[in-house]
Amino acid sequence: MYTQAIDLPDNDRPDEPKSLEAAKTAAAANAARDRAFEAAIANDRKIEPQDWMPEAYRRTLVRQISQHAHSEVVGMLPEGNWVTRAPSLKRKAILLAKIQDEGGHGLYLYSAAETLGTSRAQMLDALHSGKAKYSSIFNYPALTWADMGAIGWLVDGAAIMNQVPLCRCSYGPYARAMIRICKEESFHQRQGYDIMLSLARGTQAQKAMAQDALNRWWWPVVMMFGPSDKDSVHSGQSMAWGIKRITNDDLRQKFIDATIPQAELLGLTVPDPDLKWNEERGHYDHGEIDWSEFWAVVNGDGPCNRERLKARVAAHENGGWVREAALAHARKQAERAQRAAA
Ligand code: FAQ
Repeated sequence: MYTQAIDLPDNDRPDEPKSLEAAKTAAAANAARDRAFEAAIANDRKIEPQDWMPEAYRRTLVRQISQHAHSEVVGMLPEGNWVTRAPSLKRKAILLAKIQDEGGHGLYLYSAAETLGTSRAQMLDALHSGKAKYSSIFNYPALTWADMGAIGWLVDGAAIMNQVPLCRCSYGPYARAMIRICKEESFHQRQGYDIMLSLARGTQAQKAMAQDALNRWWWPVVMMFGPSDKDSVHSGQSMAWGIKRITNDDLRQKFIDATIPQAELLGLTVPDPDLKWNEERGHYDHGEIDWSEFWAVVNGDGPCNRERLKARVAAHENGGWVREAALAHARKQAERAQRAAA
């Protein structure tokens, strides 16, 4: 399987120094190495794959990037179900392009994680065996065409809110992948809103379908930002390292504040009776989030967890012949190049 074959220094387990002098030199080198990392973080300089980094920083990035990549790939499934049922050729072409973009995002992200020494095959094994996480949102069913609108508008909208700050992530390859991803997500969000707008301005039945989609997707989307700050185990360290720039609750608030006027323009009602503008805070107050539902979905008990994993594993197995053919082609090309050079 493809890897970027980068030599990663194993500096967290240096060789036993042979003498006191050597031990002192090694300690000084380690201190300089730690200082260089800390200074890069403090001065907002990017950490690159060749740079020394603490093992915990590397592991945190692999955890987040692989979870993110898996979300993009599993995220193709709810929309994939609607390609053959799109209401017009134009909508079908747009939906296809959007889904292909999500597959591309997965690839950029797997490549970014590979620069940290984890192969795509390892990450996919973890996904397919149920060990790796992907976003809770993709364990909900897409029941009507309006769900294509709600996913683009709300799910991609939430993804952009979360991902724009990741363009400033301290790890270079992740930050750079996010720049292109955010541009594409912005098109996805607009196409979703355009579907919602057509339905909201359509017949009574179409408007009801749009409202029903908003009713079903609103709370799962609000949960997408992760546990509240007091329960977020990783936020503190990830913020200190400049991996995350804004906390889960602050991003959730920004998303709600930006989305309510969009719902009003559609003439749709957000299904939260406690939602109201708080003049003093300059933000919307919102109702209680059902965290028991969130954790059930994260831990494998959502409406579609089993179905999604089964579909993903089947897609991987059915695509085996493509990977074999690509490898055979690459082998032949290498042999030809070798013969030509001889
Ligand atoms: N679902 O301590 P924290 C998209 C886990 S892309 C499942 O707050 P952290 C595009 C978390 O992993 C959507 N698990 O963790 C698209 C951790 O468990 P662990 C994906 C969740 O990492 C649109 C535990 O809870 N985007 O939608 C979720 O600091 C349409 C404790 O949480 C990204 O992944 C969740 N919602 O913050 C595609 C963005 N939330 O790992 C197709 C990058 C939390 O210890 C169609 N990721 N957990 O086992 C992030 O920004 C962060 O990882 C967070 C979580 C904010 C998701």
